[in-house]
Amino acid sequence: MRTETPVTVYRKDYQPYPYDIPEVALAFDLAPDATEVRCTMHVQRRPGAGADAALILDGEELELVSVGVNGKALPAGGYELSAHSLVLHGLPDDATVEIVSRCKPSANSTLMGLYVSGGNFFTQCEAEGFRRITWFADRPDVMSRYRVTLRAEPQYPVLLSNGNLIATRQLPDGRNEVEWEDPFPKPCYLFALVAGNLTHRETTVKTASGRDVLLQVYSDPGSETKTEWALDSLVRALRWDESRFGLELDLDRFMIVAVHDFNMGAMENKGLNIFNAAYVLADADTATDANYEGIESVIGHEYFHNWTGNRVTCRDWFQLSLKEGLTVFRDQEFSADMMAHGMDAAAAASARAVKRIDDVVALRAAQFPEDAGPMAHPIRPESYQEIGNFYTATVYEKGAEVIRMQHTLLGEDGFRAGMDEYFRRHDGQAVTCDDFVAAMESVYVRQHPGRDLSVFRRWYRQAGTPRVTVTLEHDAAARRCTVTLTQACPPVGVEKKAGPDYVKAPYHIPFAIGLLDRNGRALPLRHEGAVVDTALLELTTQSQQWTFDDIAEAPVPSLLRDFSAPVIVDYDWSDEELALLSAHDGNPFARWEAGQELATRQILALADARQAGRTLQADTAFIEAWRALLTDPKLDAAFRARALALPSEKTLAERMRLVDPPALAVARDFLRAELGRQLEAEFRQAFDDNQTPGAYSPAPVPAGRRALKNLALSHLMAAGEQEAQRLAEQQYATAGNMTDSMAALSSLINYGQGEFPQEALTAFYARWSDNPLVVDKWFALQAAARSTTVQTARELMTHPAFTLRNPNRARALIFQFCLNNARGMHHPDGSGYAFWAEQVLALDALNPEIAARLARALDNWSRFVPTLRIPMQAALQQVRQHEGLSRNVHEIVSKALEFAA
Ligand code: B3K
Ligand code: ZN
Repeated sequence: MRTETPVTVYRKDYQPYPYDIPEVALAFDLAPDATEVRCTMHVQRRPGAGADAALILDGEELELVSVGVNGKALPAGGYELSAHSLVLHGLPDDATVEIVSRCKPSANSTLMGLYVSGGNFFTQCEAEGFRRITWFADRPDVMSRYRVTLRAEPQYPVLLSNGNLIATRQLPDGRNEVEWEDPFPKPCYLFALVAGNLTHRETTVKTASGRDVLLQVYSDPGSETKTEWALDSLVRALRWDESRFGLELDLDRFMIVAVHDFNMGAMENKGLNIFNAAYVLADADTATDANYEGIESVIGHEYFHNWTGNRVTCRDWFQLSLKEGLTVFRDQEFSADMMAHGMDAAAAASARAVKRIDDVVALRAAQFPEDAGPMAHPIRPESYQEIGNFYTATVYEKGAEVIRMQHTLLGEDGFRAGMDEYFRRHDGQAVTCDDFVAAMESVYVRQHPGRDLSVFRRWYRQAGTPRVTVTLEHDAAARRCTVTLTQACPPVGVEKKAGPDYVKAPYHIPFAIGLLDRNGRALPLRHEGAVVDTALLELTTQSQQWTFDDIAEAPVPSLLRDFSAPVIVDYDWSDEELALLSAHDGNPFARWEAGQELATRQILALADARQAGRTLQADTAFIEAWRALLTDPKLDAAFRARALALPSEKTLAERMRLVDPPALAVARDFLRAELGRQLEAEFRQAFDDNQTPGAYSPAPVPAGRRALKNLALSHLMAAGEQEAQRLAEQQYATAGNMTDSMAALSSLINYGQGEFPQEALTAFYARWSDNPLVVDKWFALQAAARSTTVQTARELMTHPAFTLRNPNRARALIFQFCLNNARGMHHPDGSGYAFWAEQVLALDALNPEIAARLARALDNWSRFVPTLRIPMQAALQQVRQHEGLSRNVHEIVSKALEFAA
């Protein structure tokens, strides 16, 4: 098979579809090796479409049985059939088109379209999977009402689709038949079916307007004890959307189904969400605190899509961030509100800051590098070859930041008014990002006469992370402080090919600042007619100044509070100023940030020393700043766990001129051990003080205590103390929950001595071998371990439990190794990169979407030190030259080679 010639799709080329398809009836005769699908569509030529406009339907890997129009079968020459489309000419203005086709779910390893997992049938249609089920207008702006009939053998007793169940019967041949009807028009990417042998847990709740709705969570027989948290999370999500946004569930029934083979986290199909089992199943023995948090967040995310995505959907896939950025923002706020629930004001502020910190850490680790590399794209891309490659951190996480900035600019009430206006204008439509901003702008202009969001809209069309340089001048005589903000954002990725005339314009940046005196006290700021601790500066041109009066001495600035915009701040704080902010800043996010900046400077200095062959030595002032954070009684455990976490290698790499992951890993490890040695007593105290005896609860307070305690354990273990190993062994042996078990095992296999770590690993597998989600953890722990080499990774691949076909398993071993094992992956002999190339190709033959995600591991190759850059480039070239590459992987490796920084 030859690599397909790539076709680039451009946003500017959008054309409406010439037909409406108001109704679709789908009938499935389900069987693993040959499923027959009868698709009957009511097709109407749209007003304005040419009389000769053909009906072009997308289809892939389908076998055509018959085509009929208004009840008459078309002869073989009556339509045009190609590998990707079925074209009908000369249709009347109004017609019934009936297509019968066959597909083979058992052979579908792409997990797009209809496939088999664990003996059951599942679908995944977003973005372009529906075309693997039947020929159809597979684009989000064609919205239809669906009626679905499912017929299957009795071994598949549960037969589900979107909407409401309207009939169920047994057929004379012994099979079961059910009919579902979805009352809401939807694009085909939201279609779903599930058929199989499943158990479920359910509850009925009353919506705000008093309707009873049935909520169900389906999963494998035997796993019904693990779905309580998921169902409770669903109830919380439903309540939250009612109270925060006034949005109610519009169906009588809402189902979640867990599946073990799934490309992503979950999918928001109307009324029938399909979830990766990793985001559904949990109990104290098998799931960690992070798993519980992830489940609540993803269940919220998919549920919130019911309004932001389903009721109002995307006109085309360039608008993906319209639903994803907005829905991520909503799930982040949901999690923050759940974490702060029932706390007093100070504790709630800290809990919300913890959530904000976690989100910003993720953004910096994934999105900032993306925005500085060959795949950089605006949150609303201008072009793509494969849309599956654009479910990115930029579209999702930066997209959420762009929504958050609008929330910041409009305020909570203004944002809510903008959302209400968005639904008033667009309910039931397929719209654009511009439509969303226009709804928000209608409120903003009322709040701020004479201003608008025209500059703000540039966030949607320019890529790259803007850099904001801050200067501060203090005039002692006038008791005045002047703050100057200057922004810059040079072209990145594909923008660099636009030619010298391409000029990027300034962004509208909401920039929150505070000023502290030299004792760390907040200085009151007079800003826009009020006296505040935090001033929101709106930078809308390249450079602007603000003055603050009544400032007696030169202050210490606290910048970009709460990360009010997705930018990089340039300000030359002294280490003493950072230590002051880290100890006293009243804004918990900025306080965390100051400590992270200190740690970043420290680790980068150590990495430099390592590269230059000097002995490594930690700075005393840094250690003291860490001691102060660790022992500050006013800080809760969850916040301290974040404040004391060393910045990730991915974040640090963004700060290196030439990236050298092994040097960073050595520097970071050295510092972890050094902190363990110098703060041994304090860490030991934190370990003892933050035990969580009694029944397990995933609530934020005990989870925060475990996070701090386990961080302490990792430092003590890294320091190599015998006593620490005893604590870890004891914790492993007595842990009453998976968080503590995993933390102890991780410390042991990374830093432990003797036989115990290996024995524990073996016993862990023996105990959990029948639980695939725990086996994933077992692989992941080893894949990322310090001593794991390519050789170890290859050996793990020969384990009977390993398979490339299951995405969770591939992610646990291959992705963990390639993305999170700096030493193994970036070995100077290039063996890590050869392994990567091999696995990308092996995966590509099975599942191009997953292969393309792995392919991205080498995106930023050109910024690495030459010893690594050269073998990385060779591995990329090797993959690109491979015959029969998918469009997905081809786009990624071509862009990596072509648009290298
Ligand atoms: N909307 C889905 C994305 C699935 C796309 C897979 N190619 C998940 C989510 O964002 O909710
Ligand atoms: Zn989503």
